[in-house]
Amino acid sequence: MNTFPDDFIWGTATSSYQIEGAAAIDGKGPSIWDAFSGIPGKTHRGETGEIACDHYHKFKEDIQLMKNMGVKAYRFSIAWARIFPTGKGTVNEEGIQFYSDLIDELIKVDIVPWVTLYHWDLPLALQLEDDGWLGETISDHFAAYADLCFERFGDRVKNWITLNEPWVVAILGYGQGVFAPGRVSTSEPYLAGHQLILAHAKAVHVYREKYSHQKGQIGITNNCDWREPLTNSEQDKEAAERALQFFLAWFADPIYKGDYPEVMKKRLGDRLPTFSAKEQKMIKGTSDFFGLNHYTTMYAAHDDGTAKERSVYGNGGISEDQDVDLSLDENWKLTLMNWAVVPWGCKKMLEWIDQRYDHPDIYITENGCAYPDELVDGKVDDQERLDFYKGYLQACQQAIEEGVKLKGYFAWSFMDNFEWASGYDKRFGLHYVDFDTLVRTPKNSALWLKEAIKNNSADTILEISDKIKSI
Ligand code: PNW
Repeated sequence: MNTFPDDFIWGTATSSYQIEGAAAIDGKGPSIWDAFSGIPGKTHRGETGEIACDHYHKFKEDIQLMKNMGVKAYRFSIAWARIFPTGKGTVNEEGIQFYSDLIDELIKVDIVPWVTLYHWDLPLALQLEDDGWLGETISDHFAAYADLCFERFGDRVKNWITLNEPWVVAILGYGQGVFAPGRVSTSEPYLAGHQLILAHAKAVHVYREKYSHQKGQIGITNNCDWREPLTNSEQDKEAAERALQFFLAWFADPIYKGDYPEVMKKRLGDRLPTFSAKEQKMIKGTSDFFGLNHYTTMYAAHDDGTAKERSVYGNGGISEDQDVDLSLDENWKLTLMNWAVVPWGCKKMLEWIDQRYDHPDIYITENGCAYPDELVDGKVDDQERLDFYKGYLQACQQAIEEGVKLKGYFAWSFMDNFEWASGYDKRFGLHYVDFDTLVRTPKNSALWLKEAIKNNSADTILEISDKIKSI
């Protein structure tokens, strides 16, 4: 059996708006996701995160389920509007108390908290008053919010992630308009991306300058899916590389190298804002680790202008800026999101990061899949998800063997939850949630992961008898 390094971090992940519920109680202010999901037609069946998994009231039970699985770490996010109901100014002590209790409960059972400061639920007041991520005041408000979190939780939290997936905020929130705040534009994504990078960097400076005595680490989580050249032609190889730079290097290059990739500057011209020399210096080096969310792979080919019909819906970004035509292999299995299951793409993605960013410590902060699970006789036989985790974790293990410094892996998600515009229809959980009763049930994939964690190996085989006994 191939094993992971002894100190490999096995975790699971969630985010505030997707699981907490309690959207308007104990002083929490509204977020852009409360507003967006309340607009008819924006989410599947008009669903919202108003109740979600009611984790706000059930967090102790949830932590016990994590403990049962043997996870070493739990990644969750703080709802900014629970701490600052209007994004700035007055602090809501009830919100502080909730996260403080959650953190204490985790520590009590030896699960290490990994805290994301921003997983998309911007206080609505900041959208209305400060123009959200387009405004030039937002980065300072974010830094002030981060400061308070470090002050109140930093004695116990030693692993911080500033932002989750700025690419999604920029492209899906400001380009395609399918996520809050629902803007449709070909220029705003690059403006929003710019403010997101500044906000991240300012928060990291606050942490390093005021809270170094807390001795924690801080970084950012970016998402990127692998782009494999469709053919061996130079044109297609360049197209795949260009696609990766528009996806990941957009955010990672400023942080690791001090500026946007040349190919973006050249192609976008005036639509890409510029950093001053002072800002470049401020941004460069602001991540102690490389956080990666990775879900799938697509082929990339050079688009000579005739590609439209073949293009795959989804995560190409603003494809006319890239001249990249994305496609799928017909032999690849698809998840319920229509995302292809390609474990070798994960390994190549890790190697690309390793090379481009000079061998950083990497944490996969999300990887997972949605399938149409069914609860039958108190069990969920999600063999496809089990196979997915096994395949991707084996690919991770191989990457480590080849020298990539992958230090940990967080499965998305701990439980079924509000999958944004897809509502409750797309189940990503290791635990099944009955959204009528809110009862949680570990799926077979959770039982497998428990054994894999115990063995520290993705080569783990789940015996039939293990599937039957409950954990
Ligand atoms: C991530 N894309 O979202 C988020 O961090 C999670 O909150 C979410 O539940 C999970 O992945 C599953 O969707 C993404 O279009 C949403 O490339 C969309 C994309 C990628 C990630």
